[in-house]
Amino acid sequence: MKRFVASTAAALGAAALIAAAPAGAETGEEQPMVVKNAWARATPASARAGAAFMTLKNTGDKADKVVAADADVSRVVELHTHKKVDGVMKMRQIPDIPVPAGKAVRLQPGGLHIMFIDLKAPLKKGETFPLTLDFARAGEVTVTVHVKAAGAMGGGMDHDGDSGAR
Ligand SMILES: [Cu+2]
Repeated sequence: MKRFVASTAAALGAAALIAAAPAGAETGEEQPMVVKNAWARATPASARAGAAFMTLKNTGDKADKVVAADADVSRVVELHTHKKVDGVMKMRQIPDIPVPAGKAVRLQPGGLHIMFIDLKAPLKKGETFPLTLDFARAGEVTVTVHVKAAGAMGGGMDHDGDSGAR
C-alpha cells in the first residue's frame, strides 16, 4: 500500500511538471512577467522581520500569480497583505498574489508585500539582495531588492526607466 501511494505521488508530480512546462515554452517570446522597482525598508537592529515591495507587471495575455518567494536574508519568506480587522490594519499571510493578464499589481506599504520573517541580519539602507519570485506560469523571476531608508514609502519610483539594472 505504501509503495502504491508513493508511486501515485510521483506520477502526480510528473503530471504537474508536464502541465507546467508549456507556460514558458509556448511562444518562445520574452518573459511576460516584469518586476519593477523592488525595494525594502531598512530595519532596526532589533527587528526580526522586514518587507519588500515592487510592481508586478503582466505583459502577457494570460493571468498569472506569485505562488512563493525566496531570499537569503531571512529564514522564512511569506506572501502577505494587510486587512482591516476591527478598524486596525493587520498583516495576513496569503497563498498567492494574482497578477491579471495585461495588468500591473503594486506591492506597497500598507498593502501587499513580501514578508521576511526571522531576519539573519538587519536590512541596511543602501544594500541590495536577490529575491526570487515563483510565478505559477512564468516560473522563477529573480530581482534585485534595493534597501531604502526606514521611513521610505516608495513614492515616485513607479516609472518604467528604473529596472534596477544599474
Ligand atoms: Cu507582512
